[in-house]
Amino acid sequence: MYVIGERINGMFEDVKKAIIEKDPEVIKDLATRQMAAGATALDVNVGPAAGDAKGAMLWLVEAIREVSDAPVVIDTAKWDVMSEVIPQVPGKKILNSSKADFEIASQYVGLAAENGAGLIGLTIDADGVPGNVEKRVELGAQLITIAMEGGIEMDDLFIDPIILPVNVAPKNPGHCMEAIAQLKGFANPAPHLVLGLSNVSQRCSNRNLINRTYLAMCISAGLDSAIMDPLDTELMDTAITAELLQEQMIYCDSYLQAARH
Ligand code: THG
Repeated sequence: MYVIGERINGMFEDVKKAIIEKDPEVIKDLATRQMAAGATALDVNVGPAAGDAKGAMLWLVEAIREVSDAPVVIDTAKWDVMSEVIPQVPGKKILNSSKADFEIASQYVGLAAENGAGLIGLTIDADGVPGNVEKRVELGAQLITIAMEGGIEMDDLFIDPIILPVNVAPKNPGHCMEAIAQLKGFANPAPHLVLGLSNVSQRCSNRNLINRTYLAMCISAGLDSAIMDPLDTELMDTAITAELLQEQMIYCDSYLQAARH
């Protein structure tokens, strides 16, 4: 499982405070703990409040790089932030994210290719989040084609069918699973399939239970990556166990520990 740690996000109070107070220790600690818990890469999002989004993003990356060489997943919806920050990020990086419209996706694929970076592409276009499976699959296929044309390896491409909170969009979790299953079969080798897992339970009760149940269901559909909280031990254990039961590893009594490296 390609686990992208979600915790370095200005949406969380501790990170927001660290950005404002320029306290790198909080960020270094979150990076270290997420990696120790089994994360493969680290999402970096300045959150809605940051005034100087470019400066804040580079400051977060700099703090992470003091303790980790892991791929950093630059999470911003703003093209000016993405295009200015990406060339300045040392080490492995992934753009998060592009929409699927032809012109927009071509621009992001170009930026990723020029910088040897990976790319997360959302199955969303100018019309918004699709209300059905077919449109999601169509937009996912379009992202795969544009990335292939632009020279992005499938191992560097992550397709995100976009999960919404289950309390407001009850059909969405099922649609995402079906889109994952179909898109997994579209290219050989296939791109990664990713979700921002915690979205599914926002403003719901039993959040952790919803997150880990849905993660197991999506892994069974073909999901191989998630932006999620690796510090949630039960969530990590669920991901590892779902992969065991799909024969992605051989059972041994200490498989939970073995899978964490
Ligand atoms: N797809 C892609 N990128 C994404 C998302 C996605 N990046 C952002 C987000 N969605 C994934 N990351 C998070 C991080 C935190 C939460 C949800 C998704 C979250 N935060 C608490 C909340 O809103 O209740 C914050 C409050 C707190 O605990 O302090 O749930 O879908 N490509």
